[in-house]
Amino acid sequence: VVTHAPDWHYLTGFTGESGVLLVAERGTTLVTDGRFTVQAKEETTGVKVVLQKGGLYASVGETIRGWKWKTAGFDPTQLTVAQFAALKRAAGSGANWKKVSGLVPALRAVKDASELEQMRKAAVLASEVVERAIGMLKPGVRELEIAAEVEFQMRKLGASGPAFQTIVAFGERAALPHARPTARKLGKNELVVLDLGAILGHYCSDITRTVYVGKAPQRVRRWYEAVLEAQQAAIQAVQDGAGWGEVDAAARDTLTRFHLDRYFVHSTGHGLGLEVHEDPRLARGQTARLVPGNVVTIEPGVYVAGVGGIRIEDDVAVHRNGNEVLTRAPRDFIEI
Ligand SMILES: [Mn+2]
Repeated sequence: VVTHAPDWHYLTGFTGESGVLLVAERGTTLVTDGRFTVQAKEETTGVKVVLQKGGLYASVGETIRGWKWKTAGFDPTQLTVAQFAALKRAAGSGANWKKVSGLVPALRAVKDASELEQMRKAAVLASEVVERAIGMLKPGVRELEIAAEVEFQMRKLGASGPAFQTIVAFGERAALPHARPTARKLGKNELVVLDLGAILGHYCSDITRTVYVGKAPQRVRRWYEAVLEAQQAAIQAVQDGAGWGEVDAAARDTLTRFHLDRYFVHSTGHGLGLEVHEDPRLARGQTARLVPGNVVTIEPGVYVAGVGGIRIEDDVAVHRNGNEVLTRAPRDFIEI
């Protein structure tokens, strides 16, 4: 019982907003509502499309009851308590519910050639947008204006929209890893963090650049140098067979050498695909290993509360021999 939209999208090609996919020995069935039945038939092959009657989860449960399923697997991370209750109630006592996490995400984590081609295009598009955004930075401009321009430029270049809410953070706000854009104006002698991603052909990209408006003090230059070195070490570690946690350690160990590790407050990266955050998770303690076809972000940072922050992020694909950086914007330290 596949309830997560990116999961059934991946398995069937159906891009509608609502539905549940039932994958069984007897065949594959998509239950959806009247807004999407025509679309579902157009977008899928070999999938039986069933119009839901009443609520989605009650309707799916009744289908399962009708088929006399004995065992139904579901991903407990992709269903609310209320949805699961409705499903169970309608399916009746004949079905046993088995929690199975990560089955479809594991398939999605390995991109085939056509997915990689799409992700390359999404990454190049985001790289172009970040360069245009850097070109618009001047004292007096507001974070919200830059964020609006970023999303406008993305769509002009063919993206269906941003992959997540664009981050534009000036000055001390750059110390917040996920700062939301505000009406704050850019001053002189301030750091600027731009973190944006585009969705192109359903696939996400994610890129961050940090620049300095004015003449950067020595300690800011040193932070930048450390983050760039940490990023290069982690990109180097993105190889077939490398542990997810080992890639994180490559970045973290570099920042430790610079005595900046305590300012690196998040993990090194995440998988990218139909969703902007998916497997693999490049974090401390993760023991799974990279395989060819994985696409991950590498985004170490340092964040000094009240002062500012620096993050550099690129998208990297794992190949059988080596890796491929999909994003294209220069990483040299830029002073405007
Ligand atoms: Mn990211």
